[in-house]
Amino acid sequence: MNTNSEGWVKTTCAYCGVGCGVEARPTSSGKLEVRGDQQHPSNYGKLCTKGIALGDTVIHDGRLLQPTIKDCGHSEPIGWDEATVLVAEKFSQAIKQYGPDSVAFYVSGQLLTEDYYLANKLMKGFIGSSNIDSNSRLCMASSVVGHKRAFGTDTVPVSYQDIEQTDVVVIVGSNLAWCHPVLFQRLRQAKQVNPAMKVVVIDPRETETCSIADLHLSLESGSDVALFNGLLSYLQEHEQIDKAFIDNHTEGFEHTIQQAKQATDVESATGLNSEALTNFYQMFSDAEKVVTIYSQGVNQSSQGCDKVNSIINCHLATGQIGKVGSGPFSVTGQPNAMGGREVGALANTLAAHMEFDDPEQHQLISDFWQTKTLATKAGLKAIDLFDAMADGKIKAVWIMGTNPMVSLPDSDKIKTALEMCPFVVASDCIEDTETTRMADLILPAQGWSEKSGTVTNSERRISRQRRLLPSPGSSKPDWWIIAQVAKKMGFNNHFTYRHEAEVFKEYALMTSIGHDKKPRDLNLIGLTQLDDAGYSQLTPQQWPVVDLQTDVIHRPLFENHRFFTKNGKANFIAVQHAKPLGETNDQYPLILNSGRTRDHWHTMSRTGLSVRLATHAPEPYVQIHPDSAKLYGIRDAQLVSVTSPIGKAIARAAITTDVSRQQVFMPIHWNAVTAKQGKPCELILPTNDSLSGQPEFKHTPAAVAPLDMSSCAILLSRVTLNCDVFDYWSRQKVEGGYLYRIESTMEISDLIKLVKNSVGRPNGEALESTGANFHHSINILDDRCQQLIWVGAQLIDDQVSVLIEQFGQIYDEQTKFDGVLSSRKVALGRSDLADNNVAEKKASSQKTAA
Ligand SMILES: Nc1nc2c(c(=O)[nH]1)N[C@H]1C(S)=C(S)[C@@H](COP(=O)(O)OP(=O)(O)OC[C@H]3O[C@@H](n4cnc5c(=O)[nH]c(N)nc54)[C@H](O)[C@@H]3O)O[C@H]1N2
Ligand SMILES: Nc1nc2c(c(=O)[nH]1)N[C@H]1C(S)=C(S)[C@@H](COP(=O)(O)OP(=O)(O)OC[C@H]3O[C@@H](n4cnc5c(=O)[nH]c(N)nc54)[C@H](O)[C@@H]3O)O[C@H]1N2
Ligand code: SF4
Ligand SMILES: [Mo]
Repeated sequence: MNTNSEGWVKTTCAYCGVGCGVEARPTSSGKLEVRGDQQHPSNYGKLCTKGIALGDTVIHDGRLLQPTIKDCGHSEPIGWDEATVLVAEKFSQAIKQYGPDSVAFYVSGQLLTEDYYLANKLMKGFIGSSNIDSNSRLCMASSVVGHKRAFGTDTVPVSYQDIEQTDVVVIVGSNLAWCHPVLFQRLRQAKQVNPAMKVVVIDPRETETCSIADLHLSLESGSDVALFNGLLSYLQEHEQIDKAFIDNHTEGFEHTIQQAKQATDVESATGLNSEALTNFYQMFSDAEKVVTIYSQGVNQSSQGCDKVNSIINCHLATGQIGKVGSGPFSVTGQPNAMGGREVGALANTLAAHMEFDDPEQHQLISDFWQTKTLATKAGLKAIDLFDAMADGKIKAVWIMGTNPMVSLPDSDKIKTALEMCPFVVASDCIEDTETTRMADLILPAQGWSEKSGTVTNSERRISRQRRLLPSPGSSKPDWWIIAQVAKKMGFNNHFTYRHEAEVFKEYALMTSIGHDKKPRDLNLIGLTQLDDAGYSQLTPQQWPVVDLQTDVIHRPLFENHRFFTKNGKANFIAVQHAKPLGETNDQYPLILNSGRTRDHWHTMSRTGLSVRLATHAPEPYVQIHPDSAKLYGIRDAQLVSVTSPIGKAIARAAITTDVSRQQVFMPIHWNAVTAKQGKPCELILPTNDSLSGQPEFKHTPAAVAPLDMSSCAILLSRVTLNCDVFDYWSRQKVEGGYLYRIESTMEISDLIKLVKNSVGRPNGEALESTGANFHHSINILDDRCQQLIWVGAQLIDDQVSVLIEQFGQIYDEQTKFDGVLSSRKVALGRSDLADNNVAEKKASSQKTAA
C-alpha cells in the first residue's frame, strides 16, 4: 500500500542513484516529514543527510511559477496554451525551413521515466531526428559503451545484496561514502558483520570512502587501464583465471591478454609501488567473490570506455559475474539515470534497449509508435550538439531538467552556443539558473514531492515517486508539457495521455516487444497489465520483470552465462593505457580534478534551500596539497585563483594531504547564482572519450595562485542580493534568508562605502555602529532583522555564527542595544576589546523613509 493509516506516503528520494525508498507526510504547518521506508529493498529504512533533509527543500524560494517569455532582460508571464503553441511553432518552423536535425532536446536523469519516454518518442518518433541527448552523457555514457561492447546490451548485472555477500569490494573512482551514502552504509555494516571482507579503494584522492578501506591505491590520474591490465596479466600468470568460463562463455581472451601484457610498465604508469600492486592483485585473485564498484573517476575520462572494459575483462577472466556476490557494478549518479538509458533518451540509441543498426528493431518501433518518420541514424551527443549550436546549425533547443551552463565543460562555449541558438526553451523548477538566464522561454516544471511517476535505480529497481504536495503556481509535469507541444505540432493522436500511468504502460509494453527475434535484457512484460490502481500502488520492481514481483527476488543477471551478443558470449575488449588528453606544462603544472561534496547536489537548486545541508561545505573550495600550497605561497582558508588554458575560478584553499602534490580538487556545486566564479566547468577543456562522448571532467591542466584580499564583509538578507560588484562573494542559505561572504582588494573604508552604496537598504529601523576598521548595521522591521551588514578585516567562523544568530533573533529594546554592543565584539574579537581605544559609540538609530 502506498499510504498507511498514519498518512505516510511511500515515494523515493530526489537525489542519487541508490534510489532509497522514502516515506513522507505533510504536517499541519505545511512542512513535510520524511523518514526511510523500512520495506524498500534498496535501503531498508536508511537515509543519508540529503535524504533526511528532503523536507527542508520543499519551500518555494526561487520557484518558477509561470511560463515566462524573456526578451532582452524583460520578462513576461504567459499562459500554458500560448507557451506550448509558441514552442510548437518555433520548432515546426525550424524543421520546415532547415530540416528535423536543426532542432534538439537536451534532457536529464532527473526526469521521470514517463517524461523521458515521451521526450524520446516526440524527437525520434515524430520529429524524426535523434538530436535528443541527456546529461547522462556526462555521467554514464562510458559505462553504457563498456557494457554494450562486453555484453551486447547496456546491462548492470549486480544488485546491492551482492556487496553484502562478497569477499572483496573494489571501489574505483567513486567516493561512495558521500555520493552513494546508503549503499556505503550497507557495505560498512556488511564489513562489520563479516570482518574477513576486504575493501580496496582506487582513487588519486583520499576520500571519506577510504575510512573503511583495507587498502587505498592513490594512483596517478587516468591510469586505471594500466592498473587493471596489470591485474589481468597477474591473474593469468598466476593461473587464477577461470579457463572453462573463458572457453565456453567469452570471446577475445587471447588477443586481450596479449595486449594487456605488452602494455606499459604498470608501476610507472600508475605511480604505485610493486608492493601495493601485488597486495591488490593478490586480494582480487584470492577471493571467491569480487564486486567492483565504479563511478565518475572511471567514466569521466578520455579513456572512460576502456577503463570500464579493463575492469569487466578481469571479471570475465575469473568468471566473477553472473553469480551471487560478484560482478562489475557501475553505480548510477542521478535518481533516474537508469530510466533514461532504458527508454533510450540518448542520441545514439533508439528506444527500450533497441538499436538503430538493427532494421527489424527499427521496424518494430515504427509499428509500435505508428509512425513513418522514425529517425534512422544517431543524433548529436551533448558536446557535439552544443558545438553545432555554436556554429549556428541548431535553430531551436529545449533543455529540460539540467543546467548545461554549469555542468558542461568550457562554459564560455556553452554560452556562445545558447546565444547563437535563435530559440532556447528551458523547463525547470527554479526561475533563476545560469541556463534559464540564457533562455527565450522558461517553463515551470513540477519538482520532487509534486511530480508523479517512476524512476529506476542503480540495481535496475523501478520505484514510484509519488505526489505529496500541491505544486506552486501553474507548474506542470514534464510529460504533460511535452505532450501538449507534441499535439500542437500536429501529432495529436499519438500523445493523448490522460495521466502518467498511461505513459508508463505504453513504455512497459514497448520493452516487451521483439524478444522472440532477438532477446534483450530489459523486459517489463510483467508490468504491461497494470491498471491505474496497480500503477498507483506499484511496489519496487527489479527488471527484468516477468511477473509482478511481490517479494524481493534476487537472481543475478547472466546466471546462465548467456549474454546478449550474437553468439551469446561475452566479449573481452583489448585495451591499452593512454595518457589523459590534457597535458600539464610549466604554466599549468597541476591537474584539476572535480567532483562532489557530501551535502550538496549538483548546482544546489534543491540542497541549496536547506540550512542544515549548507553548513557542511558553506563555500566553494579547492583542495591543495601542503607542499604545493607552500610552493605557490598559499595559506589555508585563503582565497585562491584556479586557472586553466580556458578560464578562471575563485575558491577558498583547503590545504590537505588528501590530494597529491600534482592535483587540486574542486567541487562542482557553486555557480554564478551562488558564488562569483566558483565553477570548475569554466576551466574544463571539452576533451572527451571518442567512443562515448563523455567529457574528461577529472583531468584539466591548471595553476593556482593566492589572491591578496584586504577586507571582507558579511551580508545577511531576507532576500537574495546581487553582489557582482565585489571581487568575491558566495551565498549560503541560513534560517530565514541568505548569508553572503564577501572579500575585496579594497581598503576597509572603501569597502564600507561600496557595500552601503550597492546593497539596497530595506525599510525599517537601522542600528549602526562604525569604527575606523569596521562597520556593523542591523536593519529591523517588526522586531525582525531584515538585513545585517558587517565589514571588517578578517572574520573567523565563530564570528560568522554570532552574526547569523543576530540575524535570526527577535529585537526588543534591550536586544537592540546588546546587538550594537556585540557588533563591536564581533568586529574586534573579544580578547582585543579591553585594550582598544575606539570611542564607545552610541548607536545611531534612525528611521529610514518608506
Ligand atoms: N553528495 C552528492 N552525491 C551525489 C551527487 C552530488 O551532486 N552530491 N551526484 C550524483 C551523481 S549525478 C553522480 S554521477 C555520482 C558521482 O559519484 P562519484 O563518482 O563517486 O563522485 P565524484 O566526486 O564525481 O568522483 C569520484 C572520485 O573519482 C576520483 N577520480 C578522479 N580521477 C580519477 C582517476 O583517474 N581514477 C580513479 N580511479 N579515480 C579518479 C575523484 O578523486 C573522486 O573522489 O554522485 C551522485 N551522488
Ligand atoms: N566539472 C564537472 N562537471 C560535471 C561533473 C563533474 O564531476 N565535474 N559531473 C557531471 C554529471 S555526472 C552530472 S549528472 C551533471 C549534473 O549537472 P546538471 O544536470 O546540470 O545539474 P542539476 O543541478 O542537477 O540540474 C538539474 C536542473 O533541473 C531542475 N529540475 C529538478 N527536477 C526537475 C524536474 O522534475 N523537471 C525539470 N524540468 N527540471 C527539474 C533543477 O532545478 C536544476 O536546475 O554534471 C556534470 N558536470
Ligand atoms: S543515498 Fe542517495 S537516494 Fe539514498 S537518501 Fe541519500 S541521496 Fe537519497
Ligand atoms: Mo551524474
